Amino acid sequence: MSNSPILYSFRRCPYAMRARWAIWHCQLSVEIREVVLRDKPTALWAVSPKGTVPALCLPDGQVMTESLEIMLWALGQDHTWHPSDLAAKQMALILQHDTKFKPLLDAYKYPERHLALSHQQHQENAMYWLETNICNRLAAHTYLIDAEFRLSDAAIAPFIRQFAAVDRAWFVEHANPLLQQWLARVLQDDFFAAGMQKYPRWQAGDAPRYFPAKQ
Ligand SMILES: N[C@@H](CCC(=O)N[C@@H](CS)C(=O)NCC(=O)O)C(=O)O
Repeated sequence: MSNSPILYSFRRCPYAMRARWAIWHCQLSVEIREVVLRDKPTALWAVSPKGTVPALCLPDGQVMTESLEIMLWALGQDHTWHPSDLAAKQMALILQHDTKFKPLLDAYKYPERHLALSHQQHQENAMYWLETNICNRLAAHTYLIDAEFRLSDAAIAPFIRQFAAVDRAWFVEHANPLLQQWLARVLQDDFFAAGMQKYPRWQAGDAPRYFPAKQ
């Protein structure tokens, strides 16, 4: 039995990226179990009735199935970190992003499931949200909250990365340059190289694999 926390993850899931970013940023180590979403292991269902990733299981039996909860847990392991007004501001922005922008992103990514509007209208809706909630901030400072790369940048960028990838040529030509520059800056963070390594699909009985990989 491993004494490490266990993280059920899926490499390309933006919520799982957030969780891995926080674990990596706080220099923690977890046993990682890479899952295939269309064929989830029984062990994931056993800990997460929603069947979503990321899911983090602590050695004391506590389970977290929300990416933000996992980020806060990771930050909380650093005893110099304390919840603050700054953290509260960031949480509010991340929650606003998750509840307002994520549905717009999904409609833009999968227009065939959202036929009431055209692909272009979905694109405009998502871009309007970004203009009024993200670009306005970037006009005032380099990152979302101030001049520093913070939790909220790491939590939101994986979704904007998906937005940019839907129609990259359009994004490069039309998206606000402040948004493009911010995304490029955030994606240059070491995490997006170190934290995106590939793990084989986990199966019950496998020897533990660790994130970040042990040297
Ligand atoms: N609110 C959750 C959302 C997690 C989520 O929806 N993850 C997706 C993958 S990106 C998932 O596991 N979906 C289940 C599925 O596709 O079956 C969080 O913040 O962790």
